Amino acid sequence: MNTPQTQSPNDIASKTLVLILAGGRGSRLHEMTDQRAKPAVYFGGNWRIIDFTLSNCLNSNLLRIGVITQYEAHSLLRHLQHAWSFLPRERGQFVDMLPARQQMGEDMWYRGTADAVWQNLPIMKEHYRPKYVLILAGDHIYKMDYMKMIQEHIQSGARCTVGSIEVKKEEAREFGIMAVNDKLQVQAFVEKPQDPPTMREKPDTSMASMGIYVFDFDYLTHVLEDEINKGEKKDLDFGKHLMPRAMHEGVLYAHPFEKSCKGRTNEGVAYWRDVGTLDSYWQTHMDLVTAQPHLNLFDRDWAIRGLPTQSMPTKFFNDERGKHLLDNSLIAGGCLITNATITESVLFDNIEVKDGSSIHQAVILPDVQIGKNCRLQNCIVERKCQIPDGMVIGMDKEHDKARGFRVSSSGKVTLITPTILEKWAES
Ligand code: ADQ
Ligand code: ADP
Repeated sequence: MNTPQTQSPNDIASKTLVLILAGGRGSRLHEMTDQRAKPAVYFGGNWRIIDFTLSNCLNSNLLRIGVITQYEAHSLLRHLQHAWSFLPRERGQFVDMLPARQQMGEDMWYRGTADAVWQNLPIMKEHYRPKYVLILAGDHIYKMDYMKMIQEHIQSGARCTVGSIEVKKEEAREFGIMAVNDKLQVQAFVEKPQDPPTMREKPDTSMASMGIYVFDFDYLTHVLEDEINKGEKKDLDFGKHLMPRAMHEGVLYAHPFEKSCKGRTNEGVAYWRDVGTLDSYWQTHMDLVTAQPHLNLFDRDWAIRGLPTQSMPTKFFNDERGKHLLDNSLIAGGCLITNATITESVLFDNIEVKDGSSIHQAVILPDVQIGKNCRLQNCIVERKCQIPDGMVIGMDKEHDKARGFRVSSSGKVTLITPTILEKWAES
């Protein structure tokens, strides 16, 4: 059996293909994903969501990457071309784009996550010829050393290893849930159960799949071809079909995220977030602007890379009629801010805030103009919005709803987009 002693990280890296599943819509982000896939949604003042997964790959020295795209992929593909096309192919390093519908003779969309990988098998066999395949999701915020997970996969003798996190029982219905023995061999796996089983030693906690997997390529090929040949499952999916199968065959092991996490909360808990709803998108941003942020974006040893921009410096302009108040905020380049109050907020690049406006616990995407004397609170402002003078957003959610603004399911966060503003102006 191969062991990490006989295979150096460089050996492993050269035999590993990373596939990032980036085709999902992310419909619970509503208008934010009308024109872009969830992995392309802006995040953290400087990035798109997929930059976190891609940066984890780069920092783990895994530099052979395919990104599987489908839904509204244009914005994502433009971003990948601009920000992630720098790897030297002549050294066997690349970020390749694998859009649906490019395969000869199979004129169809990807119907499930495993179907998306199956449709790319011919390319993998012919061009990439990996020994290991690391399958990742393109829509989570976390920092992780994937090399450790692959090393553990090799050492355990697993044919498939699934990344695992602990979640509260009330949240566990959203996940694949598993039970393991003391060797971390998976004994039970059930996708999104109505009544989630809990951990033996922690009755309020379940062990959940992170939706990331290491496979031996020959095993992956075998199970995908076998499932497709049976022809029963049109929506072939990792969580629904492949994980239960690998578990029954006794070759599925769990890799706790704890072991390879590179970013923790102040309490020392491994930080992983699915920013799949307006509430969690907003809350994850708030985690970045607390006095002691939960995820360190300034860690140069595990840097998150995004689009290199050439924006101007940000200018805080005080015309002596008012004073700035700026606290606990992330503000990108190219902003022009006049006599404003900005607290616990994230401002992306190229934002103008005019005289006398105040912004609290807000996430403002690029290219936004905020007029004079506006009050913004508990809100997300989409790219290219022009907020008229005096507008108040997020202070009174019933008033927001009455004006046709999008309010999150918890009632805590308001979303404004150019289309929502247009409709409001017409009414
Ligand atoms: P879900 O959260 O439901 O469950 P899923 O919709 O399967 O995730 O999407 C996983 C990834 O694949 C996402 O990055 C998505 O963008 C992408 N994707 C979805 N459909 C696709 C398609 N047709 N083509 C290409 N890419 C596609 C999964 C697992 C659970 C696990 C959670 C953790 O099934 O077991 O607990 O992830 O978040
Ligand atoms: P994003 O903010 O996600 O980059 P935009 O809001 O700029 O996307 O635009 C939405 C859609 O409009 C994009 O997904 C793309 O289809 C199209 N688009 C925007 N800018 C350009 C451009 N410079 N060239 C081509 N298409 C563009």
